[in-house]
Amino acid sequence: MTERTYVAVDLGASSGRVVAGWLAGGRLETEEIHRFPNGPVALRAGERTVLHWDVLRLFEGILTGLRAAAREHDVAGVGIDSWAVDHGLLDADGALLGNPVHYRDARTDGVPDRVFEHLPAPDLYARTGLQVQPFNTIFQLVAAAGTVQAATARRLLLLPDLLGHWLTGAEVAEVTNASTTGLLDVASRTWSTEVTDVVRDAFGLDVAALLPDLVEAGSVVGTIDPAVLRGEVPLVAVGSHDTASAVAAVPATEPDFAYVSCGTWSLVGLELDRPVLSEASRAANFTNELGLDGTVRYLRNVMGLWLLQESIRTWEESSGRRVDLPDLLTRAEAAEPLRCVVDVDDPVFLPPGDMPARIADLAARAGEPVPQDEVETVRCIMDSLALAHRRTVREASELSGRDLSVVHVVGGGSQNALLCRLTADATGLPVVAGPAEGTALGNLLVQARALGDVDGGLPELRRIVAASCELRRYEPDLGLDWDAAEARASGGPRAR
Ligand code: ADP
Ligand code: LRH
Repeated sequence: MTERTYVAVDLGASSGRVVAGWLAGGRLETEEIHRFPNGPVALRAGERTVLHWDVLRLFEGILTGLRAAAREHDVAGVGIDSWAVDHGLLDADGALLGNPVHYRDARTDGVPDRVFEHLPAPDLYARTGLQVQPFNTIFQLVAAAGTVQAATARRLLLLPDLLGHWLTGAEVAEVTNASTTGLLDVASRTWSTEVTDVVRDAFGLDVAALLPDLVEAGSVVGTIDPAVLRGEVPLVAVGSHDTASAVAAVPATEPDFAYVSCGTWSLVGLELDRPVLSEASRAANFTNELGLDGTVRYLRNVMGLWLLQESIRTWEESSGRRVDLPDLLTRAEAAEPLRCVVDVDDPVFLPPGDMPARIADLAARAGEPVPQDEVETVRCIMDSLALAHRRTVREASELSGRDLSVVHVVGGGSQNALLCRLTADATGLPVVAGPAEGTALGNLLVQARALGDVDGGLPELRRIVAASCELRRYEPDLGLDWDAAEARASGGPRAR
């Protein structure tokens, strides 16, 4: 039995995990208590098939993890983070109105342009600082306007806040995640009445009435139901947007770093102390999400390892055999570099489906040699992702006027040596890889600080992370011709 153990609930799009952590000799020691799969579930709804999250199964996974943690540890606090933008709607009795819809569902197709007719994209960006992604909460709500659920809803809770509500009864919105909704004013860190008024007046949905009070990360929001954890265990609002927790745990020792939070998505950018709201930034579709301690996460979403996850799912489903990822990556490392590159940010890759076929189709249309097998497809994904990391790091640096000396790769993708090596070569900067579970570490450290076990700002949290894990360094030494590859890749940022 250890003392003052914190428990991080970290829900990723590919898996959920419950991680225990405690401080010992200036280091954070961790133990993965429970891991459970996650993914979209397609359900018929009238004429359409709608992608959902299985939120009750996720809640069950959390309960299993919390109870297992309490059997082994003296739990001092719990924090929850998950992917952004998605939410549950509650009725006047507090009951959940339907399973939360997955951000990859097609219901938001064409919705951003409908919103821009009433609130032009530059005006929305000036207020929220948010990149245009079809799945931003504002667009999901406009897509839902007029449905029975939207008409019946009395409360909207983002996913970590919804799960926290089921554990404590509290109804709040933690700010880092609220900043991904498109409803938050980036300057004042409060809900934007200008934006919610437009949604009400143009689409008949009184969003402001649904939104709970905001809390900053580090606040105690409630006490965990004693039927789950005995002993008045506080639920701490952490950076409940997984990317906020991941960036808080980037083990940087100098300020001039870029990061790639590399999992289902690659979130590529910089940490700033104020937003960049220029027209060039908007046109490049960079986002200003809110981070810990008043920081801004200035970044762009790159499609990420989703392409690999969905390719593996496609191959496994069609062949009935398990794909061995480390073996596949080793073989891809030996394949011809930069033979085929595609624009990984093409919207064709957003919905679930047969990624190898979509990659082949895009390559053929761009005049690139089409990958012939699994190894060539994986090599194409890795080369193309590295190219997108390069493009995004460079643009972030230019648009913010910040020079960079290193790229930190955190998240599950930090274990992908091929991708890290290619990212170093493509960006021309050393890559420091790890920790793989950065999000859970950021979650744990914010709890420890809120409850008095850590004293200091983000540099202190980062020092602890750096002292607590093994990091790998990759130098830009492959000598590949990324300029030529960039010229071949079909895309670039999607400006509005
Ligand atoms: P999310 O939080 O979005 O669910 P993670 O940060 O857990 O994502 O990262 C998941 C990804 O990490 C997987 O899709 C896989 O590509 C990569 N990954 C996990 N383990 C390994 C490994 N041992 N070697 C290489 N890549 C790995
Ligand atoms: C990563 C993430 C990302 C969002 C996306 C919806 O898990 O939170 O920051 O853009 O999911």
